[in-house]
Amino acid sequence: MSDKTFVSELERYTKYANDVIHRYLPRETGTQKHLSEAMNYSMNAGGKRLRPILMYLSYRMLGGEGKEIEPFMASIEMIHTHSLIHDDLPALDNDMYRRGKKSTHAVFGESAAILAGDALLNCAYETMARSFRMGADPLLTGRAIGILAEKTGVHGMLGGQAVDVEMDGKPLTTEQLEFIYEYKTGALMEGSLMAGACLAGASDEQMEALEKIGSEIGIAFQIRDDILDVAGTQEVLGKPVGSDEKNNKTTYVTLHGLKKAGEDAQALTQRAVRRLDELPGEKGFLRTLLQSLADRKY
Ligand code: GRG
Repeated sequence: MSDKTFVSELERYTKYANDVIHRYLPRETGTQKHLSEAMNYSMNAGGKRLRPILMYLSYRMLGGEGKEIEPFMASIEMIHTHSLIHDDLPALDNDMYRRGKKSTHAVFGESAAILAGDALLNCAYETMARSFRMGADPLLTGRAIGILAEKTGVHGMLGGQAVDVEMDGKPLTTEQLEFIYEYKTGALMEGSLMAGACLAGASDEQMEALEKIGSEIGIAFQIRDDILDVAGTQEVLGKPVGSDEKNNKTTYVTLHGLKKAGEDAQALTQRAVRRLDELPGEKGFLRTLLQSLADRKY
């Protein structure tokens, strides 16, 4: 796929994901409208929409054709955005910028940002449950909700984040760091690919392959995040650089250096792409998208 085709296809998928997400955001009305405003602020601040796009591509690759994927696409972005709002809080990374704008707590205050994150997480499940009313297979819908719940919680993103916080400022082994990366970042990529596949009626073997692809891509994505925290710029990233050093974090770059970090991110990505090639269905754009993540600039 040429660079030009890739860029225009990515724009098309990003616009579609944005349209879907906006349809499911809470209305800014009622006595509690300040909460909806704080929830929508970060949801509307931008973001690559990577997870809903991955979910949609996996759904289509495995034969999904319906609309029941759409509430799930909005939901995964709500879950992801909740994690970013909470990750920026003073008790965690204490970052003042996200997605090129002031972070939620910097604009709305700390307590409103905590509530906005909680409300987005809850809104995600409220939104997923709407697909039961869209004529989708209830067993597949229930299973997809279960996958996202697991990949978000103690056995997924939050479990990884908990170990990250617990080990803050302490030396880490490569195994500990990879556990944190797989869980705190990889789990949502795994969940996105698996939930899309599940709604399309994928087999257990296909779901297992997508779980591994999500894990490899997720670890590579977090390694690239570490690289960009050292070698990127705030203008391009939309968030501060040097955050890991400020927080005394052990990262893939502090453990292995920039060169090996880049090589390992590439190797993990190639492994994921080979695994993807074993799956049936149209995957040209998905393959190029996965490859592009290993040297993304933001
Ligand atoms: C509940 C107190 C409390 C904290 C939760 C769960 C959590 C905080 C944090 C999750 C861990 C986390 C934020 C990992 C970072 C993953 C990552 C690299 C995010 C950036 O994703 P992009 O680049 O962002 O896709 P955009 O803005 O493009 O969507």
